[in-house]
Amino acid sequence: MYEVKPEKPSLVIKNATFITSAAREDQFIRPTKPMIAVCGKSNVGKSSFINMLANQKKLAKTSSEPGRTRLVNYFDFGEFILADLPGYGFARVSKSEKEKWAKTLDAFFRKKEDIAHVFMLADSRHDPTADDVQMVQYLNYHIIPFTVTLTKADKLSKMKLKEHIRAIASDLYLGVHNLLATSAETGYGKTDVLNKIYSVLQAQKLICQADEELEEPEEEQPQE
Ligand SMILES: Nc1nc2c(ncn2[C@@H]2O[C@H](COP(=O)(O)OP(=O)(O)OP(=O)(O)O)[C@@H](O)[C@H]2O)c(=O)[nH]1
Ligand SMILES: [Mg+2]
Repeated sequence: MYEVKPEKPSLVIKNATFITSAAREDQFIRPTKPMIAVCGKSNVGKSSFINMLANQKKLAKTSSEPGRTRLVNYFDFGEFILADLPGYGFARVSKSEKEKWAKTLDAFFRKKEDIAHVFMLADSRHDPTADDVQMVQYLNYHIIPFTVTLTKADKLSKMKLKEHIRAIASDLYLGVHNLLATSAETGYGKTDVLNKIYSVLQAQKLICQADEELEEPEEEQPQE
């Protein structure tokens, strides 16, 4: 077997910084560049995923205690904004708190014109939860572009990972090519994610150009 050299990503993240946190809709920022959101159940690895992309260990706070990120945390990644969303499906919180999180998430996704893409994270080791299935249905229903991204791939053998990708894709009614697998521990899949972001940013640029062209005043027609 010949060795496949790891590909260089088309996007390089140089210096990602924290912008702000929002607890409520009125604190959401109005992004001035494309915004990419990261969502997924509590403890799936959202903050670790963001740190992997940023090449930093502590940009987004990680915790082995689920339900840690209760706010929308915004980060400046240079060419785009990244939003770390509160995790859903955490059993050990009160009903009223769950409702509050659901409201925050719903309010966030309702401003869909602000969202260029969503990375919906799911655990590569387990079947998707009912919440994961609901999240995919929600994104599909609201026509918000997303990529299901499996986390913690380092915990599975290559064979098992392949098997799980197939099973999870099928449970979520997606093709296997709509899924990416990653590991924040080893950096596996990071290039695929950066390449996906690059193509999202390229597409956004084309949309902006087209919008600008449409806004240009029409040339005056000569009077007959
Ligand atoms: N082995 C392994 N562990 C991971 C990986 N990603 C995250 N973890 C661990 O999983 C736990 C949760 O990670 P977080 O990044 O805090 O998860 P989160 O989704 O941000 O959690 P909440 O903010 O609480 O919803 C931590 O103990 C991480 O070290 C991974 O790719 N591989
Ligand atoms: Mg988190």
